[in-house]
Amino acid sequence: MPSDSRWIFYSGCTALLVLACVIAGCASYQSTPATAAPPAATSGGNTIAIKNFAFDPASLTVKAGTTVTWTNQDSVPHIIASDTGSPAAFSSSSLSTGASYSFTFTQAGTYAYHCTIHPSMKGTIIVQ
Ligand SMILES: [Cu+2]
Repeated sequence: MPSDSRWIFYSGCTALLVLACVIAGCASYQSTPATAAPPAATSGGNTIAIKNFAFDPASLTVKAGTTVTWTNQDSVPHIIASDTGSPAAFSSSSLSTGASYSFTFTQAGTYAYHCTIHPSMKGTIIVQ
């Protein structure tokens, strides 16, 4: 009987659709707690700590238009300056303990920078 087999086919499809919706519903439920974490990560994603004579993180990837802020957590002053050849030049004044410097990266590219007081301190900002 063709009509019977057709009915079984349609009801089977409906059952699959319902099942798919239930699974999708479950998946979106489970992803809700996971989405709570990224905002915390992005809020700290544009900041670089200067501590123990190093940039933390040493390499940071941001989108064009992002303002990156460095904060000196060391007991000695540091001066941030872009390396020669970076897509745009930037340099801070002498940052004492607790002082911050911000620069907005509008142009995509790889920006290497260093501390002019301690040339061994190196960092990279990758702007996409
Ligand atoms: Cu330094």
